[in-house]
Amino acid sequence: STSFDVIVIGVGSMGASACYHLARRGYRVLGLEQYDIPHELGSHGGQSRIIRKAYGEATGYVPLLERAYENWKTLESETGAQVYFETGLTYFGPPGSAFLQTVRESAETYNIPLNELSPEACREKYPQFALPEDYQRLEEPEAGLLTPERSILLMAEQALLRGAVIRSGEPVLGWEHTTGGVVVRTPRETYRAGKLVVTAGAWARELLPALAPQLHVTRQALAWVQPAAWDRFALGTFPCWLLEHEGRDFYGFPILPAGAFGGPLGLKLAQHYPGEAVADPTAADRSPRKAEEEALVNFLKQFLPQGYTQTLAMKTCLYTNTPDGHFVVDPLPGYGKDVVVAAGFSGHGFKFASAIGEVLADLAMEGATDLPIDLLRADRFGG
Ligand code: PYC
Repeated sequence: STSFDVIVIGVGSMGASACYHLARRGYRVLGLEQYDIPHELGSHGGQSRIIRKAYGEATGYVPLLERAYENWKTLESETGAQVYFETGLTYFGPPGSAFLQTVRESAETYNIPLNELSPEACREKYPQFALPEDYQRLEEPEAGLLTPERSILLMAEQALLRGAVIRSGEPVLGWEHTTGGVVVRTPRETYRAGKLVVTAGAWARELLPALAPQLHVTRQALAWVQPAAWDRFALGTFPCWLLEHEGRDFYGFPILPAGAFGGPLGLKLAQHYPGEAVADPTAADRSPRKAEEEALVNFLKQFLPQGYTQTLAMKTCLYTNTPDGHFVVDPLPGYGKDVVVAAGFSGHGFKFASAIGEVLADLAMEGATDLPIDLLRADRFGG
């Protein structure tokens, strides 16, 4: 059939979750993905993503994060597969860091365990890090990592098992709003549905011109390296970490067991902000730059002195940034609630995917959600 209750454009992190939640509710769902599911050209590649609850971006995200944690657990219990690894997360940053201040506020407001470590206690527990003496050292034990490719595969599979139609390698040429809903054209077919959900990541600008001025795509470098002492950085020993230094944010993960999550091999780290602007995500050069590698290696040599002997792999991931760094999750203004969008995940979105799919299913099929998304309105940028 070419007619559905709802079409989801983009089956990456948010789209796979939307397909899963919509199919669970018994709707006839079509998911359209231009590349493979999963793929390495957008924002979900690279093996691991941080999940944390004492949120430094804004305390208002915490209730949504609580739902995201619950929904990741439900995915695990429905599939018998593990996607969340509770490694703990350390936060390091200079005195006066606004981000760390909000981390503390989120923890206090929502009763999230958060430990303050003295320099001595930190050296004892996490001897891998060499930090300026005056830096703040916080630890969130109930945080860790998610495996994005496995999560997306599981959500897409669960959607398929519940009757969703998911087509990969099928780009969308265009969509229109009609009296009965929407029409979506691909090179293969023209599809009709009552509702449209657009979860197109860095490609949202092309599909949603009204939102395009608010969506700025950047390339971000990821590195996998060989540390001097492999065991000291392995899953079970080493935490996930975030470190703010001189206006730049770096983050990293423990080494995941070889073979369990695909490649690359080694200790992963990356720079969160800033990133270089990308005009066209389809044509973007994703080849690693020497300067990107040097920035990461210099960082490692300074802050994780046993963390580097050689670079094993470099990859590029795309962020879609909004002006305030908050996502856009809302019905698209002007389409009578028939078109719902989730975009602008600004480099901190993956952890929310399990909850965003639920929100999108609510917005598309009920016209409203009980989950707190006021922060994420599409009309907040004005004009
Ligand atoms: O959301 O935790 C996060 C994160 C860290 C680096 C990029 N995103």
